[in-house]
Amino acid sequence: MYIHTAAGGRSVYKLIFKETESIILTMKWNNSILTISLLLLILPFTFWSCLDNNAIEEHNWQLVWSDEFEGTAGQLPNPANWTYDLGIGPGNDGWGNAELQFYTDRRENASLDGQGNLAITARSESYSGRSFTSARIKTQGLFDQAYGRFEARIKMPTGPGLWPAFWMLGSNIDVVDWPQCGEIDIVEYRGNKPTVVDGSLHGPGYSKEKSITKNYGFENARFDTDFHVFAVEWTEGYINYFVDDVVYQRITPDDVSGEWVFDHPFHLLMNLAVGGNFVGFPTSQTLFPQAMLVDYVRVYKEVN
Ligand SMILES: [Ca+2]
Repeated sequence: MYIHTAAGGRSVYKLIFKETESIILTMKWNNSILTISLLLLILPFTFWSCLDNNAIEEHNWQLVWSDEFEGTAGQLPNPANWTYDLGIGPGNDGWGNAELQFYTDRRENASLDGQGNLAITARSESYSGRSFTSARIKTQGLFDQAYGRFEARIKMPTGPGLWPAFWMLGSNIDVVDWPQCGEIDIVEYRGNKPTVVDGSLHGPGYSKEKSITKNYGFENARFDTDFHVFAVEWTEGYINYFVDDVVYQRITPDDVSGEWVFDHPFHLLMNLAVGGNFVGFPTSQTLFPQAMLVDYVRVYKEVN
């Protein structure tokens, strides 16, 4: 069970702690011959507490980089801001995750929709030996930054086997390799679970299934029917994860089992994977094409 705690009229950040606990509820009932049946029900209970504004640090954020994706339909992502990862990964293994898509730099897979959004579109089509195409764009070599607020407003696709993400990699990845470079996953999402997203951190000794991760979910809303803002606020001492105006996870150096590798510049990535270890594979219920719509990406730096 996931609880969405809406903010009040002003911007109130709330840190939500969730622990799931199960109890066994034993129910008895009588009929005319006093038969007693026992029903075992496992009920998840979610407990949370909220910290008030005083517990979450205030920042004086100044916008330093953004792409609002304004332009005509079919226009490619601005090459001053974005470059591409192409193909099926350097190990020819679906980017280390058994993903099915071939990433291209065609407008069919990443272009403006003419309504202020970038559409990263996954298609079912035969292409270079694969059955799906999509796009993975990044700011590597064009923009990076250490610390700040990094946010995007995104409407997710829907359907089994779809795995969009907005994330960051340490820009020293060409020198020290992954996961020593560090990876901050601002949001990941599974198309078969349209009410839930994940925020994760990968580093040396805590990558892949050992990553530091937490999910956040809606009770009465979905990520594939409306736009939502996904963000991290990253400083020397912590990374806070946001969905809209709710802080649902805070990770500090004390929370990781290995070296804290988040004190150098990171660049941004956005992609829509099809299939893979994280999400499972498309089914007959997955209707193509499917797009991840991005209204904007904005990066802020703290000013004193
Ligand atoms: Ca926009």
